[in-house]
Amino acid sequence: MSESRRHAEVSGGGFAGLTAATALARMGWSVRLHERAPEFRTEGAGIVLWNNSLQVLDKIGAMPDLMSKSMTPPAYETRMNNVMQSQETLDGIRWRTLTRPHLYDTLLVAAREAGVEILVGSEVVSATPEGRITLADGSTADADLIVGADGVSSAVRDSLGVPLKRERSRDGITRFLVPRHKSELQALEPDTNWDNVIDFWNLDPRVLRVLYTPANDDELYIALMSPSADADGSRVPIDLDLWVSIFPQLAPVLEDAAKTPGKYYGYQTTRLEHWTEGKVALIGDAAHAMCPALAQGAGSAMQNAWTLAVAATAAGESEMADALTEWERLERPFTDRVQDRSQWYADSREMANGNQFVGESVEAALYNPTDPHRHEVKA
Ligand code: FAD
Ligand code: 3HM
Repeated sequence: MSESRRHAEVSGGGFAGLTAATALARMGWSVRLHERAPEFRTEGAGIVLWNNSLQVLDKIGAMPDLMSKSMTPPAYETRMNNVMQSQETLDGIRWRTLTRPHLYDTLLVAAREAGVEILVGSEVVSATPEGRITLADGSTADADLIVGADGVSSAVRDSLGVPLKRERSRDGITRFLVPRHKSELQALEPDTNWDNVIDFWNLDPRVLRVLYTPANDDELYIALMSPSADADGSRVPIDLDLWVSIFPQLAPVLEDAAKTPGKYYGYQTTRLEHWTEGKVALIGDAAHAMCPALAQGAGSAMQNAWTLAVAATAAGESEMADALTEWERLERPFTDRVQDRSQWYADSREMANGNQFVGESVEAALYNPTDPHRHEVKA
């Protein structure tokens, strides 16, 4: 390690922390990443990524690996009470569906290749604006930059006392990864293209929804949504009879979902008074947990991980605090909009009407955070 290399300490080995650590390391920093869990949480269900995060994955060298086990479904279909509302081919939008384990694996390989020092079972308990972190074992470390990427209950954020507002939405979701069961589904509904994403909504007489998302040739991500006030709809393990009674064509995959415990996740949105304090920057769910409606929580996390790494690298050593304040001023309005829209879609359940991939709702899906000219005002 050369004397002149700047050093970053990253709290949290989720999608935000791994992306920031890898980007910084590739930009010449020495980086140490702390993951509290004894090993990386490579379980989890599926995820949808759009251009804003795919551009970042390109830049950190992770795309070939990601492409090897992910797909772009032929269309995004929306049904209400099993009546098709729309079948959008998303022309001109770059998107991939994949499993969360595959995204973790991809990012871990990229982080290791970039030379990030990764510590598991390492819990960060606090950070100071001057750039010192303290770990649960009592040890401390100093850095030119501290990245708080430790999720919605961020210890870095809370140790700094950053004021926060938390809003809970009425709906929530239980997520599963199950085998595709292609031939059984095709037999049940021969006219359906089961490679599509299919957003099955039921609003009347009861709000229940299944978001069906193929993640690759073999694995299917299904997300079962219900209001948290609906005890049977939000029960885990799922109430198989209830779900099959409403979505009979999904019986083979619902039966598999019923075999796993599952965890119901109520949608929540957190907004911070500020994302930075001195040499500390917060990214991902630590800064802006959002409703999943636009499938942009991880996308925004990776977008901001990249833009933070660029801004911190461009800053002079004595200017880090000002550079981070300026980073937030430039980058935050975009994420605030995505967060607001995602919350509006979740609260209004407007996606049930289909035809959703237009106008403002695809701003993030089309965005390129790696374009250095992105903030220039267009004539
Ligand atoms: P986390 O994933 O929470 O990672 C934080 C990490 O920090 C964890 O590994 C944790 O163990 C570690 N940690 C915590 N505390 C400490 C500590 N004190 N010290 C050290 N380590 C610590 N986003 C999308 O882009 N597309 C989607 O399709 C999508 N679907 C979603 C569906 C649902 C139902 C939900 C709820 C979310 C969805 N999201 C989606 C959002 C996405 O999952 C999150 O926004 C994203 O995972 C946040 O990543 P993160 O790294 O900020 O936080
Ligand atoms: C991918 C995705 N899209 C939308 C939601 C939602 O509306 O809850 C969840 C998802 O995982």
